[in-house]
Amino acid sequence: MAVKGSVPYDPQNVFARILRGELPCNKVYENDYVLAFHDIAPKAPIHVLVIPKAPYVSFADFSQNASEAEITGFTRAVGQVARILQVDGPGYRLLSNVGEEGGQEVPHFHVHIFAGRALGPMLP
Ligand code: D5M
Repeated sequence: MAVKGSVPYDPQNVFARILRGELPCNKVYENDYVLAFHDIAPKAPIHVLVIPKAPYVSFADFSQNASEAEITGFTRAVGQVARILQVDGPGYRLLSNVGEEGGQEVPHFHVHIFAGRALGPMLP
C-alpha cells in the first residue's frame, strides 16, 4: 500500500469502495481524474462531493503529492461540476475538511460543494 504523507491510505474507506464499484453512489459527473456524487447526508439543498480517482488521503496529501495534471484536472472538474449543477449564478461554497481537527471523516480527499440556499457567513 502506498504511503503518501503522514497517514497511510486506507483502501477500505467508503470512497475507495465507491470508486471500485463496491458501493453505489448518485453520480453527478465523472472523468479520468474525478468522480462527483451527491452526499448521502446532505447539509444543504445541493451537497455534492468531488473526489480524485487516485488515492490521496486529504488535501494535505493531494496538494503535496499529486501531479500538475491531477491538480489541474481536479480543479477544473470542480468548476465543471458547479456548472452542471447550475449553481454558478446564485453561488456556492467549497469546503475540504483535513484531518482529525479539521473534522474529516472519510480519509479520501474530497471537496464538498454546498448550494441551493443562502449559506450565510462562513463558519470557523
Ligand atoms: O465528509 C464526509 C462526507 O461523506 C459526509 O458529508 C458524508 C459523506 N458520505 C459518507 N458515506 C457516503 C456515501 N456512501 N455516499 C455519499 N456520501 C457519503 P468529511 O469531510 O470527511 O467529514
